[in-house]
Parts: sequence; C-alpha cells; structure tokens
Amino acid sequence: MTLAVNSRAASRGRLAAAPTEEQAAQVRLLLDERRTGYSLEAPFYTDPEIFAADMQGIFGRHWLFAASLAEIPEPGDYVTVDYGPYSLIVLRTDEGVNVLHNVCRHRGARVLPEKTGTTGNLVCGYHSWTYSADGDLIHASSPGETSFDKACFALKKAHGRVVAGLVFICLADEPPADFDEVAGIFEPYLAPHEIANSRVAYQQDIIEEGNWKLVMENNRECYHCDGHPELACSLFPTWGLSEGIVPPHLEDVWNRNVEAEDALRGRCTRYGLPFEIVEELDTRVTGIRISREPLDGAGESFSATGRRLSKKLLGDLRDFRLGRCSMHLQPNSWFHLISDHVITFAAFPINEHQTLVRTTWLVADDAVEGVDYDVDTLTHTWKQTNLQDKNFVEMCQQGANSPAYEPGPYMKSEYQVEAFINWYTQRMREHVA
Ligand code: 3BY
Ligand code: FES
Repeated sequence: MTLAVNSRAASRGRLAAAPTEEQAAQVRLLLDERRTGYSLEAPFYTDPEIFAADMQGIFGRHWLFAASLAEIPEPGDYVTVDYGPYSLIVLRTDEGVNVLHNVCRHRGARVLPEKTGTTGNLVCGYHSWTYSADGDLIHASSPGETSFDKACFALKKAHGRVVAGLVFICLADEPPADFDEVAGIFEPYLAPHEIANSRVAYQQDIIEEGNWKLVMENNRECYHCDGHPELACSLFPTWGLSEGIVPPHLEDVWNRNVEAEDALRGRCTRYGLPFEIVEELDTRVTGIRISREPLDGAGESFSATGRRLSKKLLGDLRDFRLGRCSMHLQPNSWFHLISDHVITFAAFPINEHQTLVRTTWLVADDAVEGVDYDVDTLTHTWKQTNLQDKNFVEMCQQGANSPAYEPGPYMKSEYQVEAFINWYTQRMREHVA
C-alpha cells in the first residue's frame, strides 16, 4: 500500500538551498580529483563545508527513510527525526502520516523536543503557539495583538510516503520522480512481513564517531565480516566468493550454501514470495538493492543456531525457513526481513564526524515478550554487530583525519561500497552543476 501523505507545496518554501558558487567549486574540485574505484578524498569525511553540501545535495533532495508505522501505531503518535540541521515531526493521523518541520513559526523553537510521544495539537513549549495535526496555526494569543494573520504561519511541510509500513520523507520542493517505481519494486518483497501490523520489540540508538558516508560504506560490504563472530553464525561465510574462485577449504560451505539457496528458492516459489536479486544501487536516483539469501544452521533467524528468535511468524508468512530478505536504500537505510522479525536501520547524520545509527527490531503484533521471545536474545546478534561496526567506522574516521590519509582502492567484494560512492558522487555532481 502506498499512502499519499498530506503535503502542501506552498508551505514548504525553498528548503533545499542551492550551494554558493564557492562551495560548488570546492565540491567540483574534489570530485574531479577523485580516482574511480577509490575511496573519497579526506574532506568528504572531515570537512564541515562538505557536510553542509551533503545536507543540501543529498539529504535535502532525496527520499530518506524516517521510521516504520510500528513506531507510530496510533493516530497522534509521533517521532522526531533529525538529519543534520533538519528536524522533522513524523505524525500518525487518522488518514495517514504528516511530515512537518519541527521549527516553530514564531521564533523558531523546536516544537516537539522529545524523540517520541503522543499528542493532539502540537504546542510549542516556548510561547504556546498551537498547531493542528496538519500544521495549521490555530492558537497564538498575545495581549493587544490585532492584525496578525495565523494563516501565514503554518508549520512547513515535507513530502512523505508510506510504503509497506515504512515512512519515507523528502525535503525537496520536487522529490525524485522515480520513487513510486522503486516502491513498486520493493513492496512485493516487504508486504508479506506486514510491517504495519508489527510491534517495536526494541530500539537502539548509537552515536558513531564517524561521517555518515563511512557508516554507509561499512554497511555495504561483508569483506570485514570476520569481525562479526555473532553474525557469522547465521550468515554463510561465503562473502566475496563466486563460482570458480572458491578456495578448497571453503568448498563444503560453498556447496551447503548453494543447496540452501536452491531450497529457499523452492520455498519462495511455493509461497509466492519474490526471490530475484534487484541491483540498482547506482543506476537510479533512488538507489536500491534487494536480495533474499538463506541463513546457515536451521536457516530461520539471526541466532547462533539459526533457530527462530520469536515464536510468532510475521504477517501471513507460513514458514520460518525464509532466510533473510535484505534491502539497501540510498542514502541512509538498510533492512533485514526475517520470517519472525524485521530489523530497520537508519543513519541520521549529526555533523561531519558523528552519525546516529538507529536500529529497530519489530516482531509480530501478537508476540508476547517473555513468552514468544526474549528481548536480549532477539537483539543479541545485531547489538554486537552494531558495536563492532561502530568500531570499524570510528577506525576509518580517525584515519581520514590524519594528513597521511590517501584514498585507497575498493576490492571486487566491495562493489556495493563503490556503488554507494558512485551514487553519491553522481548526486553531488548534479547538485553543484
Ligand atoms: O547489514 C549488512 O547487510 C552488512 C553485512 C554484514 C555487516 N553489515 C552491517
Ligand atoms: Fe514557539 Fe514562541 S517560539 S511559540
């Protein structure tokens, strides 16, 4: 289901500012210096000016994952999400979802300072200007004030779309036009998990001392996956391998993986679940990759034995052995969909050297904590993996800060990192053109 979200171009204003000529020249110079197939020049990871350009050229112009409907299950429920200098309110309403800039039209205070909550009208904590759920200013009393037109001071709106229970927002006046097409690609993979009918079992926020692009680059390869012992229990350790280049000591595991993949393809066909890989990370404005892969051991979930982590299947799924369906979206999100739970990941840039990574574990609405799942066991693998990834990202940020840093080559097994960087550089070239 793709719900249109209430938006009014007129009140959006020109939010995705254009770069100054000086900024544009700086970005162009650095992009020209870049060697294809190599990581970026250091300022892309360290320079506040480039971070500002990223906020305009990437976060100000593209579709961004914000939250899932499970985080705002009832009308009035909201989350606030920050992307660099932007703060947005994602508010569930009777009709769908409203996305509003969290900037009071009086003197600019954050209207809703909390990360999450439930509200009727939106009341600014400074001088109590009061907005409706649609952002209209409905109350702003001040003694002696007579000639004040409330209609001119509605909260600014951003575009929003809900697809298969995921809320995406776009801050641009004119969002990239290919989003509906991309939504049409991923919806059939996600819909059977019924995210809209799931429940948040746990949410983790970690601040990584690293530029948002380092967070994304690290996510887009498994070259480093020996550094994830917990995750390695359920993933087949075949990353980077392909037919013809399997070393003798990995032949057994390779063959087991091939068998598991065939079995999974058979099951997906039986249940009418899409199986084909979608690989359009840098060939689209809204870059996407989806793959369905078997899990090792029992093949059910991200546990040490591969056994299920929640006793309740999601949505109308009928089998626990569905491996993982993984989706990567540019610029800031990735998702793992398992038969018994879904994990959403979003990177929220804070500044050029810090990124908030939010991980949310969703289980079936009727799954009972302590009965159907144990929250520590459910979250163990990815909590550990996230901490390990945080460390990898921070190692790279420290490296990029050094005058000795020089861009290094991406290996074949890092082709998705390269696709991310290609996507980024293409978008930035468009931005500074
Ligand atoms: O989430 C992912 O898909 C990647 C692969 C494993 C490590 N990383 C976080
Ligand atoms: Fe919000 Fe004054 S800044 S009411």
